[in-house]
Amino acid sequence: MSPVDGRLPGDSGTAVADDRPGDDRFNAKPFVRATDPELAALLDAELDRQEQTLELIPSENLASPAVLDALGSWLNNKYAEGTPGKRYYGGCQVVDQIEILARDRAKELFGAEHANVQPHSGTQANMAVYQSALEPGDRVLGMALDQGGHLTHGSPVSFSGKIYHFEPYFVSEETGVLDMDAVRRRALEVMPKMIVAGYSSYPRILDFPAFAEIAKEVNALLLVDMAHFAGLVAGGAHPSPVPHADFVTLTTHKTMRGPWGAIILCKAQHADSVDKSVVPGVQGGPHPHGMAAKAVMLHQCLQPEFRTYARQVVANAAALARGLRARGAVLTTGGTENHLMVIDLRPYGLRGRAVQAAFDEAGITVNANTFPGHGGTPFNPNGIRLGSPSVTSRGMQEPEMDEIAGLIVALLEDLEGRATRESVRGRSLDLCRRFPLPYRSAA
Ligand code: DSN
Repeated sequence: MSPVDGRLPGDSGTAVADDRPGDDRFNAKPFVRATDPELAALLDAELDRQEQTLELIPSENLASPAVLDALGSWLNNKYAEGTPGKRYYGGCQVVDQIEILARDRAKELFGAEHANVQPHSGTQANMAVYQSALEPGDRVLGMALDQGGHLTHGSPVSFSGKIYHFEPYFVSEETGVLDMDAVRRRALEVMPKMIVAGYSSYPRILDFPAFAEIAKEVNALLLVDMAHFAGLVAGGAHPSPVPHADFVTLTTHKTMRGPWGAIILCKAQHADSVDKSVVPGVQGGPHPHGMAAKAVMLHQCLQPEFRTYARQVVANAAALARGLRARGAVLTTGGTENHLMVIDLRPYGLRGRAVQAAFDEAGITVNANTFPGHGGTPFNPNGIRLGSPSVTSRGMQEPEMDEIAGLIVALLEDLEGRATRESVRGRSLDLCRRFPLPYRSAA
């Protein structure tokens, strides 16, 4: 991001012209302010919180002013159930063009044969893929939640675990890293109809060719859920699963830096069943404003600046991991190859909930997270998950990552210390002020 003009990399237009000459940061709410002061005050409060905290939750990021502009538009007013040229509603001429634009950009960005840009979230995207290819009770092999996977990869509390027969594969107990020979053995035991590769808290690059080979050997379909690392793939900072998988799902609000939502990519032979599975299978009307914002995001991801951003996300995560390890922190798998990492809290004698709350007070947002063999509970695990996407969007680089590593370890070593907490709060606030957000309140 350029802190000077408030744009994010790839956002080539002027952000918004309004009542403050020379200030083109995004001003979300002059009309809300005029209509609903109570809600406007809450928007201000959340902007203050975002401005004044270091956001290290790896699934969060900053959408550009251009993305927010498209999202907050009159496209919100349109129903468009169906797909371009095959709608259940009249008046879809323009929405058709918007959806086609977004689909074409997604195909171009990822080199995919087909794209569906309608899913409202990663969960809906995975649900639609399962429904397009599986029958209830079919066997699926996925990474369980406590191994780094996601709720929709077969958790018993999710529709995925209730409708389909998921079996887990495991990371190595010694290293925390996936052993593809072990995954292959599990696949031969389970003989699944589908294999799901993907994670929400695994800090390593997945071996997509090996997953594809295993899927072929057991005659299974391969779904790669790249919700977390899609932006790194888009920016050329991570290998792409697209050539290897039958289906790829991604969310648009994480490393892609777009609006809340998701996209499904698939081989041409699955296009029809995926489209029908999204609507009417698991969703009603798509969100035209969301699809337009996804189109803007995809345009930004196609710009050279986004490649710089994606590389910096990975470099920043590596610098943060280095800084943490140099100060004695233990990271699962020993480090990171992507945008995220998990700190083992056991050496500090701490649990995730207390750490998350103390960090909140010190102006650093993280989330408590399980990791394999940790011994904690899902609600109070023994790890915290950190990531670099959002602070990288603010313009921070390796020196700031090292500074943040120092703040994190200082807090972990003295979680209850009032003076430490206050000192960290002061230094996190100073970093936030040096790297402002591209938004502003109207006040
Ligand atoms: N809840 C998201 C995350 O934080 O990783 C995944 O859906």
